[in-house]
Amino acid sequence: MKRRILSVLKKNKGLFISGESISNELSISRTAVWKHINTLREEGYDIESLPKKGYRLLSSPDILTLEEIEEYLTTNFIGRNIYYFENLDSTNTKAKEIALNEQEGTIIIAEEQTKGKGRLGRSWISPKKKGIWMSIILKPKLIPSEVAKLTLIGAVAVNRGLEDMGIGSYIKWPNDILIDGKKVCGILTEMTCELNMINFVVMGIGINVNLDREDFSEELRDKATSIRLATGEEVDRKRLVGSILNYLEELYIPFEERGDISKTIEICREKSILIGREVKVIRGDEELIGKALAIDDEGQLIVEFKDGKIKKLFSGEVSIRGLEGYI
Ligand code: BTX
Repeated sequence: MKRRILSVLKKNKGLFISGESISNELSISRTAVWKHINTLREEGYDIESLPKKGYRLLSSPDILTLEEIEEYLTTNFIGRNIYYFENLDSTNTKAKEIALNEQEGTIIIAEEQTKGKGRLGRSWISPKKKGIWMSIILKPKLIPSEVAKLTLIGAVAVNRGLEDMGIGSYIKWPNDILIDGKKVCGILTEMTCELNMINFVVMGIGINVNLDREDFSEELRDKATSIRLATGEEVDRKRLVGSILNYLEELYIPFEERGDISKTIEICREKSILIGREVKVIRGDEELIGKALAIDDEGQLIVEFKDGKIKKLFSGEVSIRGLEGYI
């Protein structure tokens, strides 16, 4: 009910609407309206109330709930069900716990993660309200080996979403987004499958939106950045989430339905930070130096190694030769 009251207030944003009209529209008592309004105020909604005039929504809090994001969504199913948490260990962990019983496109968002996860057991810094820490549950009818391509779809969706906000970024194949050569977003795609059938995929996306320098450890300051640090601008997190989810669905549907990933690959190539550069490829204990030549139609990175051998990488760990070593 609280949600429905909020939606009435949002429809009339900036205008007064009487308690009586709300109570008639939603068939609840005026006392109930008043109670829900108070709960909304506790959540940070600035709602003015004046005798004889009623209620007026002045502003909404900076929170990533469905009610706040949905006005930016044009999707059919991605993001139409959002579980919102102030605090979680990891949105990927939570998403994996509930994924089997949830519809495709369901999202877990937390304002803060205490055990945010990167790849290979690494950790991901996720301070409160400063980023977008979210996981999307997908249930594609694909064979497990195709799942690596979903990470590329996620990376392109983030790149496009940033672009919509006037922010240029590059894709570091396969799962990072960089601004000014520093990591601003990482993607962790996990799946559960049986034999050759995927039960579900969880795509975790972490974006550093308004982090300050002090939010990163000494060691990370040269390698990581936030949108605010890079552009000097405060970004509207809700709009950015909406935009990313819209692109995600747009790119996901043709891939899931017909295996068509051409648009994603085109943008991965166009926005690749790796192509043409000297890279270090890390595979277990082995580190090999080579040159990134291209991304093929299957989303694999083609690398020419120092010994002249050309190989296609399906997924993996690649760092770029920077001014001082590899980043
Ligand atoms: P990755 O393994 O490629 O990157 C992890 C590495 O990046 C860390 O070892 C550290 O060096 C660096 N790092 C840690 N935190 C940050 C940060 N905030 N910004 C930039 N660099 C950082 C990348 O893994 C995948 C990250 C996915 C994060 C999302 S958040 C929502 C979802 N839930 C969850 O637990 N993980 C995903």
